[in-house]
Amino acid sequence: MTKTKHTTISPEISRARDLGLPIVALESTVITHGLPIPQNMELARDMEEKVREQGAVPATVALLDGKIRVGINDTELEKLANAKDPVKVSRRDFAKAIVKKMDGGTTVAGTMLAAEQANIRVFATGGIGGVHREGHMDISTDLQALSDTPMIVVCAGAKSILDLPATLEYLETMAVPVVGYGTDEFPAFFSNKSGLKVSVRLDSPEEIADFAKAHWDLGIKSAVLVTNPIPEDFSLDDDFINPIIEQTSQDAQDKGISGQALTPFLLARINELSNGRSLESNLVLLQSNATLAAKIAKVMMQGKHNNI
Ligand code: PSU
Ligand code: MN
Repeated sequence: MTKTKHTTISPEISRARDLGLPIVALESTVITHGLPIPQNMELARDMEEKVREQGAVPATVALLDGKIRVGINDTELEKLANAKDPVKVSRRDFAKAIVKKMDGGTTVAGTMLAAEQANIRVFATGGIGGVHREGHMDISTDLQALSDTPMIVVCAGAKSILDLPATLEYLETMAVPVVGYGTDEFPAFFSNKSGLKVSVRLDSPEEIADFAKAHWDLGIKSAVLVTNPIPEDFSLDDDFINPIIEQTSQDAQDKGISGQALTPFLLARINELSNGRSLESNLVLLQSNATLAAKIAKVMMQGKHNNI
């Protein structure tokens, strides 16, 4: 087992690293704050399974008893999924969780920090945080992490609960390429459509690995954000989901919900108002992202890419 001061890398992940096997990091705020019990636990297992199906090794990142863990076993996953008052751990929150020996789910930004310490280059999530519509200056640390962590992050775009044009502008300012996997359009999480453009379209895991290599060969330290549209059959129509999103955003403002609590509130409320349809789509896209990330991780371990 490899240990740095606060981070413990599981025996399976240490071994995978030594053997040069492809590894995919997975976040855990989706488990602790993004999905209800018991779907959270089932989803976490399903994502790990999707990664393994492709011949890669999943590394779920989380905080347990104040330790940053890269790769957790099934018992630990269960503990996390049922934790009482887990913390949502973004970069700001690590030290608090460490000194208070807390359990917590790592956000995109939090997971990227731990995954980089473990030399993992590919990470799958659902949706990234971004610039919020409701709060003045509520900008997710995820965007900052994407700007300074060289990693391929696979997501389904970002929800239109966010200010998507502002989020894309921020990513451009921070030198983060936004790749559309098989699409020119930036996907909006539950829906394939946003009316906004990605910065580049790429059509295969090989192209994505080549692209990341070219990006990092330039000495640029930012991430490559890969947006994978939700499979067509599960893409929710704008006419259905947009009014729900508008209503949810209004509810948050009426209730004065802000800061870290905002994203979990919005997610739960959308699930309620859509009678669980958004949850079904959410689960499908998370698994689809895990599969694509594993395919990319495999290519990255081959031939010309294996020194990235
Ligand atoms: N968007 C989703 N589902 C999620 C999140 C975002 O559709 O579960 C989580 C991710 O972990 C993301 C975090 O990193 O919320 C962003 O939170 P904030 O906006 O507070 O930075
Ligand atoms: Mn925020």
